[in-house]
Amino acid sequence: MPANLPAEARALWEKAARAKTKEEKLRALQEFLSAVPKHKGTEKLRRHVKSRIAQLRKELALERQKKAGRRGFSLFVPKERGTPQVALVGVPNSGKSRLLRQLTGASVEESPVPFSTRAPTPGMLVADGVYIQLVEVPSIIEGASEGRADGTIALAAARNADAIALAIDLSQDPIVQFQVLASELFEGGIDILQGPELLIQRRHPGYGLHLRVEGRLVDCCEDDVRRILTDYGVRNADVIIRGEASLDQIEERILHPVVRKPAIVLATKADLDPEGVQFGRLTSAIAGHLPLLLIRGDPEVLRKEVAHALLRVMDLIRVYAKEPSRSKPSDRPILVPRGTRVIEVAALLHSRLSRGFKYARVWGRSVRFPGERVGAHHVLEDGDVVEIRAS
Ligand SMILES: Nc1nc2c(ncn2[C@@H]2O[C@H](COP(=O)(O)OP(=O)(O)OP(=O)(O)O)[C@@H](O)[C@H]2O)c(=O)[nH]1
Ligand SMILES: [Mg+2]
Repeated sequence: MPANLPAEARALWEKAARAKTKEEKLRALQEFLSAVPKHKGTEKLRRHVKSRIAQLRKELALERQKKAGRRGFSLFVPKERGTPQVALVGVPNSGKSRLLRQLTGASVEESPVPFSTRAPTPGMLVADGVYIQLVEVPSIIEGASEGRADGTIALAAARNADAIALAIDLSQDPIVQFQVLASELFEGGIDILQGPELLIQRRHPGYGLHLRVEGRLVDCCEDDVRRILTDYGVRNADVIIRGEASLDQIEERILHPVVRKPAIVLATKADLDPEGVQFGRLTSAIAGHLPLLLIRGDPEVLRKEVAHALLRVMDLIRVYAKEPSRSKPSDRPILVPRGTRVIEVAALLHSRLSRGFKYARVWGRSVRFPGERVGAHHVLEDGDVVEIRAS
């Protein structure tokens, strides 16, 4: 149902969207909320705004505590250059810490006491030369997006990650867990079900409104979208729409921004579901939506399976750089988005290689014969070896 907000509320929304600091944003959102009329059509919106207010309050409180030296960790784990980061989320006691230890060797304590992991905790998954950082985040329960338990920390850490791994415990109802996680993540600004996405990059006055529809508009046209964006004060911006989106959904996304994040499901505690009953229910519930892996068996094999599944959902490919003077490429691949060109890999390796780029030699799937000479715009494939020749 559309929100049909009065002009006064839309103006206050614009003020909130433009706020520079968290304090300003908090105040502006509170003003906005009091200007939103209470009826059926605004229920969802008011819930989103309330949870955003609660998140901001908690974040500010945590930042103050941290400044005062009372809590020694940040809201997220900094990323390492070139290494994707995956947040490991789940309900309390779902086996995240054990899984983190199994997959990364991190020395974390598993414990029957729920909520034992309070700070985002990293470990490095290494398989076939691929490095992926896993971060166990505090447990998520219903209301996490409004700050319950350590929900604010969990969601901030998840927002910082490139992808989400959901640990679903097969000794508890898997469907309930999945629903709680998906909906709290959504309230926290993360869409793991790949619904419509609206990206707004605000620009300087006079820039204009540049709209790119990468998906499809349902029952509306680009002019309708421009009108609604303008109504909410989005006049100078680059706007991208992905997926299928109706005008109501676009309005909802303006008021409650979410980003899509690739996700996989890791089913834990398989030993407590010997007949596979819960696993079967989980499989049918998420079939066609998210990839699912059963955590069982040889740890070495498991590490490889998880690493490859994560690369697939993030749509990353492995490229092995080879120095001209060496006969073998490096063991550790560079992970780049599918569709990456040779020149982009050169830039990642060293600015000198992209500035002085002459040509490259490639071995692998993207070329017709091993060692073929290619130009800067040649598109690489998974597993390719590339040798850059530069002046
Ligand atoms: N039977 C069985 N028990 C498990 C398995 N994985 C974890 N556990 C137990 O489940 C409890 C919780 O495990 P953790 O790994 O600490 O769970 P968590 O999700 O990190 O929990 P919190 O961080 O406290 O929310 C502990 O008592 C573990 O020993 C498993 O595969 N099988
Ligand atoms: Mg834990």
